Amino acid sequence: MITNTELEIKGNLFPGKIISFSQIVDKINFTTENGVILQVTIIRGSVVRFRYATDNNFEKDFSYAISDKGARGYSELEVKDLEDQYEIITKKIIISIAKANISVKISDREGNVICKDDWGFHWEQSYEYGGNIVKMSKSAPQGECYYGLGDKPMHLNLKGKRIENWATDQYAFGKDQDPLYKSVPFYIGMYEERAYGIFFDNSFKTFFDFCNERRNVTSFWAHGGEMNYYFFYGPNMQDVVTRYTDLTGKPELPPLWALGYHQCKWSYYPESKVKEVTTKFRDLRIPCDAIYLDIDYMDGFRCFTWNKEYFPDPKRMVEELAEDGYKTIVIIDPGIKIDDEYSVYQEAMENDYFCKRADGPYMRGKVWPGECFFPDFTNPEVREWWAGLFKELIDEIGVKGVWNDMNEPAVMEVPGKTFPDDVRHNYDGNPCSHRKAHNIYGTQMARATYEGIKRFAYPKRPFVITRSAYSGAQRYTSSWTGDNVATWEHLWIANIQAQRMSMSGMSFTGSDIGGFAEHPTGELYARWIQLGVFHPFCRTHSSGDHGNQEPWTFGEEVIDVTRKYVELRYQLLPYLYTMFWEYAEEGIPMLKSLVLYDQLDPQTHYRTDEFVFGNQILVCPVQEPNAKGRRLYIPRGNWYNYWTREYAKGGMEQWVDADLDTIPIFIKEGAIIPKYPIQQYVGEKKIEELKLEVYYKLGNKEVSKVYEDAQDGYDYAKGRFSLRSFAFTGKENEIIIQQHKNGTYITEYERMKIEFIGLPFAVGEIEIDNVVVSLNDLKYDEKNNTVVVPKDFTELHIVAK
Ligand code: MIG
Repeated sequence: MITNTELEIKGNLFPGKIISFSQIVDKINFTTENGVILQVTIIRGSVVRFRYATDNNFEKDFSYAISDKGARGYSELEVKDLEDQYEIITKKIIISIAKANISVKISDREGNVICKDDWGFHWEQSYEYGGNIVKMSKSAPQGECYYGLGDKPMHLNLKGKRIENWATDQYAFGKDQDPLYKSVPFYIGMYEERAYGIFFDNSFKTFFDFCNERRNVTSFWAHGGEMNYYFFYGPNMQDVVTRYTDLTGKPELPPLWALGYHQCKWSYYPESKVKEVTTKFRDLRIPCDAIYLDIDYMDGFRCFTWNKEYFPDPKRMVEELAEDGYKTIVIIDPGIKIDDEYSVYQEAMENDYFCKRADGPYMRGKVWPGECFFPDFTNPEVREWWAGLFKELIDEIGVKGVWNDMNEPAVMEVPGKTFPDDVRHNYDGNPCSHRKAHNIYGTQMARATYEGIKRFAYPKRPFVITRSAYSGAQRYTSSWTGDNVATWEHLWIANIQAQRMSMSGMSFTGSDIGGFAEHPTGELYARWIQLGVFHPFCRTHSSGDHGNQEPWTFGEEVIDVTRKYVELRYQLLPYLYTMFWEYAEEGIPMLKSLVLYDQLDPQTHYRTDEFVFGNQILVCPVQEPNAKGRRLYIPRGNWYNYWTREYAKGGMEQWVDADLDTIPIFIKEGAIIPKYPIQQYVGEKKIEELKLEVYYKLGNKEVSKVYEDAQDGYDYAKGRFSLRSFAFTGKENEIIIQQHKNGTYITEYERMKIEFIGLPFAVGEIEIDNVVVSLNDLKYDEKNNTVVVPKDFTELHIVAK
């Protein structure tokens, strides 16, 4: 166990002076007199890998996190052999490596120091396990800020914190509790408004210290493996995140319905209960796309079986639900019941697919089914087998998505709540103990699940949701934040966690709306749904122990609030889908914490509550009971209050009214926000018209995009998508909207309804593609300030009277 004073412990070893240097294309090795090798790999001008060996000996290079689709290739670089140091110069940064002790300093091309070693790499040998406890320390100038690291339920800015990454089932976790379910060893540092990132790609238990132990030092270390980290230069924080996401992989587009509203509970059973819930949503006109079956749908919690008493004919039920617009999603846990009569168990035994202890016995642990064995998802053959198990669920029964829980992996009633350290794993041909495989186990399970659904759902798109994750999991799965609690503090936590996951490359995340443990008041539920509809994944879930958590259990007022916000989410689907497309294409985080949105404004560096949904919608939840509004910070620029349409100047804190049916939302001026009509589920209606809400801005062009496609399937990869870019230009007596179209997908609708908001003049004349069209023909509605135009215009001029 590493203690608070670990850096002071004697027994730390340090690299000596450099005795040789070699370069093979973009890999540069520095060897020290005491057998340390630093290998620097220039991946891109602003992405560099640092890898350290001791005893002149690197491990086999293998990582589950790194995507083979990321941008690679030859990067320009120059190496200089100077008196006291080597300098590696890339297009974006200068890396200096001291000859005396291989300490590293990274500067931008103007010479500003971005990040430099304090003690740099050092290590302790581990007699107990072999290998090293590898450590890195960097100097932390005063004023440096830190962000990222996945699901940590603490202040967005991590300065002053010590963090541990060890995936853990933390039922009813609390604020500042650490570690939780996920392990994303990636952080963003920012000093003097220049941001950089560090991804410590080491799957052992890792620690990060942000000026907690020593005021001027940040450090990170691991209980085994290599000191192996990637450095990302910004200076723009969003670019740091996109580069990290490019390296660790981007998701595919989910089916559009997965961005709808989901309803869950532990558990909905029997079938009549499921139907009662789904029918009630339709009766109350609250849109909903997905219904979840938790562990009780199974026969004795055996994965891939059904309890035939509760669900006599799953195929028929799933079909009937589908007719009503519902996609059925079922839970699948990793624990396989020890039961000679159970085919999944038999197959795994026959093929030797279960994890074993160091000396040969199976890894036996108690979970929901009772005593279980656990597949070794780090074995590619096991993943292949696991994927095949989904045939019946997906292909025959018609289930549309799978929910992977307990994959930290969680074990009941044992110390540490997980496997013991000595459990063996294949680790894709790099056999190792659980110490190394623990943090990636959940991701490999989700990966195998994803492969299975994709195989059997094809040509439809798969949907997976996981509780545990390591960096790179975003390639396969969405996630939720685990077993939270129905308290106001947890609403604050949910807001932070969703933002933090977004800046950690895993945007497709949400919390259990209303809280999993305990029971929310109607007011808390209403405030939570208002926030939840602005999270990329939007699902109500609860343990069911303390009463029901469907919107109607809280009375009329909360039903109305829920309907209003879920309807808003469905209207904003084209906006949300476009956000997802930007994330899938470029790795752009879907939620932008204020600091990520405007890092040049120091006011944003310690803000937690406000965030930008996509690029143009500012959201700030009300997180206290009995509130009639709240103070919040509007980032620089000009905005419109979405509800009152009043103009709001940014760059200052202000009070905003927000009764129970209102969450403060602001739209950036110049934005064009696309909306679909309200539907009860995705695909319920033919979309007759795309609505565009145009928020007037005087001056420079503002660009808004709308991405659309068939909403499922892979035709989009063949160019069958529709990407509309709108450029808005506002003058005192005229506005111009230019449209540029890409892709071959023909949208269902033929026309667009445009609403002008904040227009400083009355509309006199409208020109479409240089032809004046009568306001009558455009169904000009003076009261609502709307016109209807053909969808494929290239240029609109709206001129004052
Ligand atoms: O030990 O499947 O986080 O969402 O409802 C509890 C039952 C197991 C924990 C999950 C929760 C789920 C519950 N599971």
